[in-house]
Amino acid sequence: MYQLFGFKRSRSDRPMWLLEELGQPYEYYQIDFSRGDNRSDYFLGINPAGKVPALRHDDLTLTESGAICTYLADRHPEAGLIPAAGSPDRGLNDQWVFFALTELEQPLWTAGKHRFALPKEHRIPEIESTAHYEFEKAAALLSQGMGGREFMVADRFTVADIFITHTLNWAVSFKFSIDHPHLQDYLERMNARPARHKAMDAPVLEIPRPGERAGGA
Ligand SMILES: N[C@@H](CCC(=O)N[C@@H](CS)C(=O)NCC(=O)O)C(=O)O
Repeated sequence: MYQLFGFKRSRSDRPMWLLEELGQPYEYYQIDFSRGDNRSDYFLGINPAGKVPALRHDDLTLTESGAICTYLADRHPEAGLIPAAGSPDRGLNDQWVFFALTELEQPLWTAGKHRFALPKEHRIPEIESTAHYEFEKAAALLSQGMGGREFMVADRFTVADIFITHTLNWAVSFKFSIDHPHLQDYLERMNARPARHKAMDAPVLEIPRPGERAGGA
């Protein structure tokens, strides 16, 4: 059984959505930041960075949303959510996953760090306009790369669509403009997928807290 550690409306929505698309059973443990779960000894033993998502499967613990989703999709090739390793379509899938992680999400994360995540003395509010400038360039490239196609790669839904959709939703929630041809329509189509809604409504388990008896995790 896969065990996913995450916090809803964070990067952990990516592997959760994928697990629902794959139709694989999993346990979802909520790492509640407001309760300090991410700094607990229990969770730091799983991911010393204190970040979500993290995945446990048998003896393996994986962090990094890109690695987790690639691992999961590769393990279930029959679901057709990731092209075969070494194929041209796999190259394109990986290109868009890396684009989401390194080009599209970075300006958003820069804004997030300087809006609320960094200690106050390290925040530079003026960086916000640079983040918008950089995001705008990435969004224009994405729109151009997407063209009028229904999905990012070939003619089917892949892991790349999860990363691009999740990151565009993040942009919308941060009030970054995605006013480019194709992007709004694409987002509406992807957001309507039933597996995404199932992931958002998935039941949540709690990690053991100090003084509580350890559960199944
Ligand atoms: N590169 C990592 C980033 C993980 C990350 O920064 N997750 C955020 C939530 S979206 C987090 O756990 N932040 C808590 C912290 O920075 O202490 C990934 O894609 O999985």
